[in-house]
Amino acid sequence: MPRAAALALLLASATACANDVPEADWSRGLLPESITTQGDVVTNLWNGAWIAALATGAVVIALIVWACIFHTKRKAKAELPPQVRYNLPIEMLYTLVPLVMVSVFFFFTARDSDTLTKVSGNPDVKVKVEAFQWSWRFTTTVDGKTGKPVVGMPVSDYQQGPQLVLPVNSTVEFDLFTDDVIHSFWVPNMIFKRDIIPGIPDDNPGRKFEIKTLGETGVYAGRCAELCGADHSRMLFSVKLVSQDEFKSYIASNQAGSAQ
Ligand SMILES: [Cu+2]
Repeated sequence: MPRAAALALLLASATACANDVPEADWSRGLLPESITTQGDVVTNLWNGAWIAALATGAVVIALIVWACIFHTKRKAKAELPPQVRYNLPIEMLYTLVPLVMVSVFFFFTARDSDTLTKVSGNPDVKVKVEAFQWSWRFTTTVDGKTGKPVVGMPVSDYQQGPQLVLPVNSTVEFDLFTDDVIHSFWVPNMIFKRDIIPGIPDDNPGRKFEIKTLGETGVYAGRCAELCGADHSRMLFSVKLVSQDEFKSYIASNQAGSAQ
């Protein structure tokens, strides 16, 4: 009998797991799959930086191995090997190659961080994110109409946390606000997170960021990424990407009965 009870419990928990909000998949050792165009920009920068770093590493290791094999002092000799101090071409090479490498990294990083922080001012959806100890309040505005806020409380399961519903193939502007301590808004599948700092005025560009969602629907895990107190680890939420039609009916029901 206890065995049957245990089996029933196992089955019940297995079913519960099937409904869970999936955690971002880091299993390939790469970034999780991106759900925004901005996430793709970060992924490309990340992969490009790794390729450049690995190529640099390969060249450096090859040079070290070459020097070890072909320039080892085999016999005890009194004289020094040829010295390269004040060799202008080699000194120039030492200076110019790193300079070019750093400039290339700087160029791509600056270009992409520019793209990532750009806010158009006329997004399809605006979301006010209010972080508090220890959950989130999401208020969505579409076509100038603001819906009822979705408010959460500390939970140990994404499924029970507040859920932010967003449409696919749309631009979404986030406005991040808190009035207690520093939090950080993080949806791993957006490949982006930003700290939410108390006391930052409305018009500070650091409070806002914009994304363009891709076409894939689904539910994605989100969390606070800044240790913000006792229940920080329970500051979980989820983002649900739905079709544009589904989003319209969600918004219609969400706005029914709200003040505006
Ligand atoms: Cu927090």
